[in-house]
Amino acid sequence: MKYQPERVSPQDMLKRSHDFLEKMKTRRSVRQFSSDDVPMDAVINCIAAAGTAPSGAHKQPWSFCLVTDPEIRKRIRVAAEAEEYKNYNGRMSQEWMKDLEPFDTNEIKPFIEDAPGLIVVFKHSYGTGQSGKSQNYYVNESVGIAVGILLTALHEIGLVALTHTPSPMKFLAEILERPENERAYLNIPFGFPSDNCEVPNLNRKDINDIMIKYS
Ligand code: IYR
Repeated sequence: MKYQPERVSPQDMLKRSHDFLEKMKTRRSVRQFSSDDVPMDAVINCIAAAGTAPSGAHKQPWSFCLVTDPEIRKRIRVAAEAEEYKNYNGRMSQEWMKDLEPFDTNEIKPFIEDAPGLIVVFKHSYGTGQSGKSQNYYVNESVGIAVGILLTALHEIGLVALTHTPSPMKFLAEILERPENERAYLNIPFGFPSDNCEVPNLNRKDINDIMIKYS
């Protein structure tokens, strides 16, 4: 099938890339959410955008659980906090705990209930169909790219999010009753920031520290 996307002029490319970069620089991971409702149809469009990601052999090995039910979110919070309690009280190394100090994190995870919703992302370790198990390829890479698009889309519509990594995450598949081939990948609370929301004062690496040119 023929494919001819718009050809952008070099000047427009520079302008668009600059504008996009400036916009992306304002994205931050947020841990304090307002409970204000968000337009869920807009969030669903962001999930659909994530579903446009490239994937190994186009297997699209992902599911996005959009969880707004307060009872389910409460169960997720209780289970996440039980695991995190063990992480913060012995499972994480001293170096890890020290690295997390600027983020002021601990085992208490109010954002799971405060945010108006969660997108719990699952990767499909293998496919399931009428003919039984099938292979998926580059599953972590594929789902990682999809999540990148999801976070970009949420930022684009003015929402904030957190890539929450409760560990281990098995409880998410149990609570959300996912099939055996699905493994929890990330929990993404989203919404608006609370009025008193704060984020750490972080620096991003300079372009010359992340890019190595071979010309
Ligand atoms: N999963 C824990 C710990 C944690 C780990 C990293 I790496 C972070 O960037 C942030 C937190 C938690 O969610 O608190």
